[in-house]
Amino acid sequence: MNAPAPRASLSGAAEHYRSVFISDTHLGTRGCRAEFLADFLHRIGCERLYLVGDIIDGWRLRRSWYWDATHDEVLRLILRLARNGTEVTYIPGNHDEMFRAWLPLGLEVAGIHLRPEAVHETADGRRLLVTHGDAFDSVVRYAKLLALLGDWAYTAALVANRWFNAARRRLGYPYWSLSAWLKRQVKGAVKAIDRFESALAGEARRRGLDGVVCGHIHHAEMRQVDGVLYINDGDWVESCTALVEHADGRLELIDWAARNRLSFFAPRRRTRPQVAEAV
Ligand SMILES: [Mn+2]
Repeated sequence: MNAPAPRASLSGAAEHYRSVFISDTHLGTRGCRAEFLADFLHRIGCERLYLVGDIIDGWRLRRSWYWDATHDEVLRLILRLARNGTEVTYIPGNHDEMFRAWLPLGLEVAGIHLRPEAVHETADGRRLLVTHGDAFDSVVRYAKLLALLGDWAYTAALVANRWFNAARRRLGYPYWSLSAWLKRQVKGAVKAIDRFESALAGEARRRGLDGVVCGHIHHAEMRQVDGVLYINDGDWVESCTALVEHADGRLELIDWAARNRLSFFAPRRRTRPQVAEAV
């Protein structure tokens, strides 16, 4: 397979990390920010890459399937990392659970190791459970909703609420507060995320580990939960986040879109930066 053609990077040279963790990329759906992900993978090097579930969206595969050149490029870049010596571990999630059927075989394809979960040891000796997190779904009901409701979505909802109630008034219906309803939902969502975080931290503690790295709820986070380090590496749909480990074991959450001032309103199909500027 040919290496992807070189393309202009937005800034600077490749950054090298000891380990990189990404999840919830949902390749195969329109929601996947494949162009940002390809840009990220293009500009990093790492000794270990953990794919922490929901990488390829198999649920959607059965219904509507979306794939374009940027999705191809993401796969090519992952394979290229594996070929160049990065130890790639693929831990399936609930959207790519079709791969779970292969787990008993201890499958390794093109240098990518398929595992149900992993224990990662950082350079400074901390041991972290790496798992997608959907096994703890029973404690989460509203988590997805919070992820959907970013600040801007909430603001937009308030505007929509004014129009909505203006229409209701004209039709003779009483006022109904969308914003109050959303607030109640978000409160529920915050509680659900708390439960998810406690459940995962609890699992790490039970196993005598120092922390956990997971994904699933599309909500990047790094904090101590009951004496255990809880890290969620986020997603590449609603945000573009990754967890990186520096050479000395320091862990950092990276918001790739914010760091590179990438606009979520940019065209979905990738245009090279120089082309985008010319348009
Ligand atoms: Mn998931």
